[in-house]
This record gives sequence, structure tokens and C-alpha cells, in this order.
Amino acid sequence: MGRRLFQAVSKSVMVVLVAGAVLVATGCGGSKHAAQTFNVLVDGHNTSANESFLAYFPSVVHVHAGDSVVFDQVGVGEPHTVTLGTLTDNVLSAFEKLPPKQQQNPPKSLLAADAKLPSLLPRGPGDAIQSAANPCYLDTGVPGKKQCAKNAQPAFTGKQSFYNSGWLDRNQKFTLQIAKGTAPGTYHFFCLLHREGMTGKIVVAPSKTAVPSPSAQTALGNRQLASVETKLQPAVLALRKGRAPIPGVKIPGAHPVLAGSGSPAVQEAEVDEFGPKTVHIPVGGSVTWYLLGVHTITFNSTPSNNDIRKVAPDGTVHLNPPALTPAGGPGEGKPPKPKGKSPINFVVVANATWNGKGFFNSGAFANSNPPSLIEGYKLTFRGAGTYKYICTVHDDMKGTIVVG
Ligand SMILES: [Cu+2]
Repeated sequence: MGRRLFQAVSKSVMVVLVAGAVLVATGCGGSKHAAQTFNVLVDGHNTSANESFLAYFPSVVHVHAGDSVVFDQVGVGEPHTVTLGTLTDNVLSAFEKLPPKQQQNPPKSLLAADAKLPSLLPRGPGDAIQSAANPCYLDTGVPGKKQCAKNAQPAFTGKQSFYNSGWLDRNQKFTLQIAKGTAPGTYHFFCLLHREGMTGKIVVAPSKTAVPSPSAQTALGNRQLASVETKLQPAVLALRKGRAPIPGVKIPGAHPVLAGSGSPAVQEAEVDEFGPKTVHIPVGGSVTWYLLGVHTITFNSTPSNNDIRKVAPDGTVHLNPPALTPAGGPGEGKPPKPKGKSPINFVVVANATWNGKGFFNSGAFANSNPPSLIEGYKLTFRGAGTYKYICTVHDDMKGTIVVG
């Protein structure tokens, strides 16, 4: 029934209509509240810095059975899912009970529970794991690696074993209808890429217990996001001057550029910018990018190769090999082992020369050893010109090399 109709009827009739609506909305549980919609940000968006947040805001959302939660992926391209179900609950309820030290080195039982949930992306080459990259709703059992049967999205009951949004595109929303019969309790969700590093909870309150309003919970999420942004800001300012986020650490080489940055004090977010954004070099000169986070350095991209996420004609979501694969030069290769006890080693792992023509891609650097080892990608420019480049993982991560 539309709001306009409510406004048109007399006050006494309206009371009756509203009471009727509440009964319809909450079933026969004797509940006093109408269904509400709550919003959770997946990742975050800082309007003054290009950043990714491996977090949900708010991290805990309080609801009643019958309510809806809209997950809104607002990040700049870091891949994420929203994945719930009893398999997720098993992992995360055990994980959160561990002391922080053991969370770094979890027991086998937890690793086994985690392994029942597919990863979004493969550890090496290959496509996105299809059961993770596409929506999947299983009442029971463990998902395989292949895409699940295409079922219409059911309401979330808390009892399904696997309830997965799939790889959410930027600005994509995933709406969770919480079934009216859902038992009060805590339901965990996490990202199938960032795993225990990106988690949240839906707390379904008993119908007699009030929950904060949707706007109050949204405001809490915004405050949580702003607090992380503030902690990351020194790293942003350093990066824009071409400086490492740790004071006193000097980046080697004649024309170093940081590809991404972060803060030792912030586990749940990273800066996705190139710094300095514009670099001037002579013809025959070189730039060395040091990569913090997973990034590419990609020149002359087109829509077919500028994004690592690709939707096939049948609607399934995949990795996009041209965006990830080295072109025109070598890629990351096997990362070297950190040497010695120096807290940070900057190591050039790939060298290439480019004439400035055609598509050129470093490929994705996964940089599995930071913070002790920061991989470098060195590119020598043979021709004069102004060359704009991007990262195919993160939208709006752009830079310019002026040669000559
Ligand atoms: Cu990037």
C-alpha cells in the first residue's frame, strides 16, 4: 500500500490501516515493529583519497526477522563478496574466540572449516572460482568450485549452509531479505577473497528487543569509515610526495613511484594511488614502481583490458586475463625471498623497456611478502611523450609519465 494512500485517508482509518500493515509485515509473532531496511557499506569510499577498505560499515548490523539489509559495494575495485551461511558461522565464531596471536596462526580445525568455503580468486593463474564469483544459495552441503545451480535468491533464514552474493561490481547492491522465521542470534558474513580479514555480523534481535534505527546504524558505519580514513591519511600525504608510509624509510632509485600504500597501524584499508602522480624523466630514463597491495601498471588500455572483472555473455563473472597478464614485458615472476633482517627490502623483480606504442601491462603483482619485501617494477622509456597509465585492479588509480 502506497504512502500517498495513507495520507489521503482520515486519521482514524489510518490507525487501523497501519495496525493491519504491521501484522502483515511481521506475521503472527505479536511483534510491534514494521519491517525496516538497513544499509551496510561493502568497502568504503573516501572522496578525497583513492582507498580500499577491507571492511563492512557498520561492521555489526542489528535487525529483526523480516527486515532487509542492503549491502552496497562502494569501493574502487578491490574484489569483494558478501557471504553468509552456517559454513561462514562455523569459521568466524571459532575465529573470533581465538586470541590475536592464534588468529595469525590458526589451529588446523579452523583451517579445515575455512577450506570448506571457496576462495574468490585462485592463488596462481586461472579464472575466478565460479561458486564464489557468482551468486550461490545452498540449503545444505559444501559448495564445489564450479558455478552453483542458478536459483532465485531465497530469503536468508540463518540455516542455509552457503549464501553468497558473488563478486560484487562497483556500485552493485546485494539485498538480503531476512526471513520472518529467522531465529534471534548472530549471523556472520565475510568476503571470500579477504576472508577473516573482512568480516561482519547481522544480529537478529528478539522481537521484543528494540534495535537502533536504520539512520543511526548508517551513521555509526560512516563514523567507523571516517575513523579508518583518518588513520590512513598520513600514508596518503606521504605517497603523494613519493614517500614511504614509514618515516625514515627511503625508497631507492632515481625515479621511484609508490603503487599503493598503507599504514602499519591500519590492517583493514589501503591507499590505491600512484605517488607521485606525475613523473618527468629524460628519453631513455626509467621509472621504478614499488607495489604495496595488488596492482598493475598498464598503459594504453581499452575497455576490453582495463578491468580485472569480466562478465561473460551468459552473465557469469570471471577474471579478465588481458587485464592481469603481462604484455610487452616480463611480469612479477616468482617473488624472491627477503634477505637479511632489514625491516623493509625494496627489490626490483622485473625490468622492461617500452617504446610508448600499443598496449603495455606489467600484469598483476600480488606481492605476497610485504612488509619485509616490497617488489619493484622498472620500466625504461625509449620515446618522448606523455604516457598515462592505470591500475586495472583499482578504478581511478592513475598516473602520468612525461618523457623528454
Ligand atoms: Cu591498484
